[in-house]
Amino acid sequence: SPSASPSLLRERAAAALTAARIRTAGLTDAVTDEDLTAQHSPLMSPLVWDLAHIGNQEELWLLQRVAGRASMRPEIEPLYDAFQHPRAERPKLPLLGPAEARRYAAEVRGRVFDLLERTPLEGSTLLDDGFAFGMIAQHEQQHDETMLITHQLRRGAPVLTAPEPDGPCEPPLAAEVLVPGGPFTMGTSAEPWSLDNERPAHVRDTRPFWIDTVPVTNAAYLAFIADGGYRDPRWWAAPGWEQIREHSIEAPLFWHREAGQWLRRRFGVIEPVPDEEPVLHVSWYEADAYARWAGRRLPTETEWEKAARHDPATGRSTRYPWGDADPTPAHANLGQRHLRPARAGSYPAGASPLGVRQLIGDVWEWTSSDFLPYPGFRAFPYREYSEVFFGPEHKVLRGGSFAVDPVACRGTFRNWDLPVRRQIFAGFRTARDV
Ligand code: AVJ
Ligand code: FE
Repeated sequence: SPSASPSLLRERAAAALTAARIRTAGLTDAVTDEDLTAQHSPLMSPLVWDLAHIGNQEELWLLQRVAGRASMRPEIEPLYDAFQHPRAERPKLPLLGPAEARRYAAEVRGRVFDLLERTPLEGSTLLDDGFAFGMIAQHEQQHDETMLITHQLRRGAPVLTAPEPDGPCEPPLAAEVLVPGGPFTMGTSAEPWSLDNERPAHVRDTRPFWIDTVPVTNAAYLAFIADGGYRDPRWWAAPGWEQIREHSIEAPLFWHREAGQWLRRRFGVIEPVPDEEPVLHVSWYEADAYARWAGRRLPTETEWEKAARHDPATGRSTRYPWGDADPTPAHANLGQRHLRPARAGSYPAGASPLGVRQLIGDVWEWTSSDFLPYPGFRAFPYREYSEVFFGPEHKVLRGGSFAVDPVACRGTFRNWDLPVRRQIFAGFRTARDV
């Protein structure tokens, strides 16, 4: 049953779609047509592919599936099916050019707004609570984060700007927080725009454990580097050791050493690595190795969610660490408001009841867990969103980065990637048994 009035649902869906498109425009209007069609990294699509793919997914789900319309451009659909063409091959495809891609996405959007005014937002699982519209807004925001990663990989003069994070910050805090053992509710059956892999709500038990109050900082990570962490196979899972040897990796991606100082490239700017910021651009293997060196381990996905959502006073799981209220700029560093994580100790208003900080926003956090379905999982609305990725080859990331929009981030949200990946906006925190 719908959780809000039809007019409120319509307003919410329209606002989410509009916010996503404003962000997409910012990311794609900032660069030349040449930059839009270039391959900035074999790991990424050309930006112009993301742009037309955003429009095509919107057409497929809202105009074709929901409204029952015929395809506007059947000949382009195979080009924008992520499963038919791996990212590295996409620059060679006969893609729509920048102007054409923009026009196509805008035309779809115009028709979608007409549809949104006329469609009842109930009567099917796709329409209830405006889910299909919310799913498409989240999809566009996810690709906006993907495009921001492409911007980070791009060489050349900076084109993006944003204010520095400047909220309250109170380090040092107690290094770790004790999370009591016992049951808590993981996942959700209530969040109207939650995606299939977050469902259903179910009870899980944990032992008591300690978890870092804040994500691991550059200063802490530098101690691992200085201690020879990248040269000592004791800390590394075998495939991770192989990766760092083969590619001569000795620091997070985008870092280099100059005259005894660690510098990094961030959206085209070279700057000293800031000590107090959560470490970014490490693989799961680097996170796992750091934790082992520190005499600790990565938290499981279950532990992460318990630290983020369990309120010991009520026994309830909240939507976010700070409660059930939607995120505001005081709670978390989300939505590309800044082009970096905030210092560890920021966002006191975003703390969990137990006092864990910065679980939402700043950096995606690697967990020790494989990406697996919850008991009772049902693929919805398509197997290719989550189900085909379940298994031991993908590790779960939680919490969202500074590049995640609030519409695509909550205490139950699950992201996943290969453990070798370093270009994503990922860091981590550590845990230990009691
Ligand atoms: C959930 C971020 C892993 O980008 O591959 C976008 C999201 N799915 N289009 C991805 C997604 C289809 C997905 N991740
Ligand atoms: Fe997609």
